[in-house]
Amino acid sequence: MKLIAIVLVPLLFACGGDKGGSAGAPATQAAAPAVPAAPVHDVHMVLVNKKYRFEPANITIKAGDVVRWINTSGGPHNVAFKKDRIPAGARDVLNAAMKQRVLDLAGPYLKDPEASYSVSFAGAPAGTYAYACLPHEPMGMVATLTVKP
Ligand SMILES: [Cu+2]
Repeated sequence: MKLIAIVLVPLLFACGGDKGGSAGAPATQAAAPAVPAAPVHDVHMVLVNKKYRFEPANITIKAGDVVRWINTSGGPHNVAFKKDRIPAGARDVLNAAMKQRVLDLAGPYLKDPEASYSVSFAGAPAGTYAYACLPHEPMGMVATLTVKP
């Protein structure tokens, strides 16, 4: 009788330990994202003191980051890159990355307050990208972003 208890006790522990291990492993896998989320840089589109602006008007990001433009005030606004003032090879990358374009290199007009528009710069060539808001470009709503490799 004593012998059976000695044999069974380690088996029970082994069983319990195994159960805990198998329950823990999938949870750990599920919690770990397959791909880390790209950093997101916010740029606000604003009307302040009767001036239309992107804030900040100049940002530096890394290739692979995401830029999110937000219609904070004074909309509708949009984002339109200048085809002659972006790095070589950037045009096709941007047109592919920009959803709901209204024109070449131009994103949709954001009308609703706090509406936003995100563009991934995955695969974007390094360099300086000039862009403007089409409705407010004549009022100076222009900006640049720099992509670092
Ligand atoms: Cu605007």
